[in-house]
Amino acid sequence: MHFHLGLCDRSIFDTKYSWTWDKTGLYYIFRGYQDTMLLYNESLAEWRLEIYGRTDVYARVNSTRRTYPFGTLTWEVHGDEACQEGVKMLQLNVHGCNQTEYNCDDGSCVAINLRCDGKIDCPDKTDEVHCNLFEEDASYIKESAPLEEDFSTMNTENLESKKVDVDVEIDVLSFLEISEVDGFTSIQLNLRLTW
Ligand SMILES: [Ca+2]
Repeated sequence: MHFHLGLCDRSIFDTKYSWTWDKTGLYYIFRGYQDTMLLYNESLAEWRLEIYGRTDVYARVNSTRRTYPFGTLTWEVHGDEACQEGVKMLQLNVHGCNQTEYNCDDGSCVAINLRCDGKIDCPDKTDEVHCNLFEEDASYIKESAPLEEDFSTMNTENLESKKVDVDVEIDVLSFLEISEVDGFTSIQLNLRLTW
């Protein structure tokens, strides 16, 4: 299984884990494919990410043990020097979702197409938060179709081919006036340009 920790790519902590039972046979522990172990420390009442042979490198989060440390929690990360210096409190999201799933803040997984679909699917409702599907850039002019995004790096020849395709829809609502004598027609219509 994969854990997505939210640490930098160079982090010393593993992202691939297998699971097994702990000594009590009641709880899982998770063994990284290389050097990391995710396990519960009973005396310290915390979940810990530990590196074999490195007491100076670990991450910890307080826990009552009743729940696994999945979802978004604030971890105290020590000695992950490739990502940050010293001790850092970091919001990490530990989950085992695959690429076709959205990971809820509580660590559970739902199908990615349920994200921002207007219905609550995550137990903690987080699939329906921050659903701003489009953030308008301050320079965006809605009346003017933009050029291709990478236009700035292009040769300025053949400008016409660098413009985005615009779909045009016209709904004729009514003919207000038709004057054959004056050669004049007045039409009420809806014009929709999309790109
Ligand atoms: Ca949803």
